[in-house]
Amino acid sequence: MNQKGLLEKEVLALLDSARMKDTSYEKVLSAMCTRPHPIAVKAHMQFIESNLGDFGLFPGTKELEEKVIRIMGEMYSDPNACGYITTGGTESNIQALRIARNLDHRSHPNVVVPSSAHFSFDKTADLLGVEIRKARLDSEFRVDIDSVETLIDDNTIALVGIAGSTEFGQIDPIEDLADLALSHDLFLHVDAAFGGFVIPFLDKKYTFDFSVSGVTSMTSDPHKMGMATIPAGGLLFRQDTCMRPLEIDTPYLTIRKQHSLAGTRSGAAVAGAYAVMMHLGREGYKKIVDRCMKMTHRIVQGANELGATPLIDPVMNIATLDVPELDKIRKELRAKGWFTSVTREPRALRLIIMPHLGEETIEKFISDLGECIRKFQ
Ligand code: 0PR
Repeated sequence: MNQKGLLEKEVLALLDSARMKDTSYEKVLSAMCTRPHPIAVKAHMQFIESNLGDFGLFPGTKELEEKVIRIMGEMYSDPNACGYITTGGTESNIQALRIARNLDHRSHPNVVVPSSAHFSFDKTADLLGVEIRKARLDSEFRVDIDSVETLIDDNTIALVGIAGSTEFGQIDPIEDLADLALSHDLFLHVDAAFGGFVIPFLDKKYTFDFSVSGVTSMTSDPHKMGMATIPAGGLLFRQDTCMRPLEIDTPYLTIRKQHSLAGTRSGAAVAGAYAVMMHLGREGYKKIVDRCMKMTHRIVQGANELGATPLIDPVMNIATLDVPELDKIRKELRAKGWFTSVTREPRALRLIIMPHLGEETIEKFISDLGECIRKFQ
């Protein structure tokens, strides 16, 4: 640190030059986050000093958090669900499985997850000392229920289903997983970190939430398709499953107990999430999802015409395309300014069609993809 501080304008110039190096979202087809809605940004700034780690000082923000959980509970068929706003999907997944582990007292616990599960479950395994068993996927990249069943044994404490998988945007058969969970008396966590703000607004209806009686907990992130500011993840538990197994005594705070993983935590992101949910309402989110799905179908149609076939018909706003010379094409696309990503198994071009994209950008992408494909034919 400098001995003497800089003038504000000098600091702002330093910030500007750092910001210039950041990517603006225009040509990003690899991100699961997007530009937050302007009202979320306003709310975030209004609550910038609020700390929900000591919410006795911030009862107004705490009320907003309770309202957000209620809104999300209603979205997921349990208006009385409990939970809190986490730092994101990773914290939510860790905390859900921490509850499962704390409720159970097996010495070598294991959790069965689909092999499509996000890497946050590997972090969870390491932190909690829980073995993660990965179940096979079917030909459409949903978890194979027989494979899940064969992995369950006396030390299994929980099952995980994904509603909107990171790589394919696929939805696991949550009802079948719930049947297994109920018959083996297991905790079932649904990771809808990405899908939580997409699936309820799709034309096709999927059953993936607390309407399924075996579902114990859910992750759904306002800071992904919820258009909220970072860090806003959502962790919800069915009404009758409380968060008591996470509670810690907090002797020197204005509150007596805390259940979050983070101590000091952002009230600003909670206010942002509340503001955008109140402002958009179901209609607003439906419009956003409709628009993203329209662009996704257009990309798939355009790619098909170029001979790049999708691995599955997109379920949500993620397209996975089988392109020849994948690495070369991605490099070429990168040279044209595009950020893309890949799936692991099978390897394919993975495109996430987020709200920051527009129809013109999609047309430009299809035409650039065509040029790249032709170059390596
Ligand atoms: N569960 C699922 C299904 C996810 O897709 C993700 C994140 C998580 C959990 C973890 O969420 P947090 O990152 O909020 O802890 N999936 C993306 C990933 O890590 C997130 C992402 C966001 C990727 C922005 C790129 C990006 O630019 O791959």
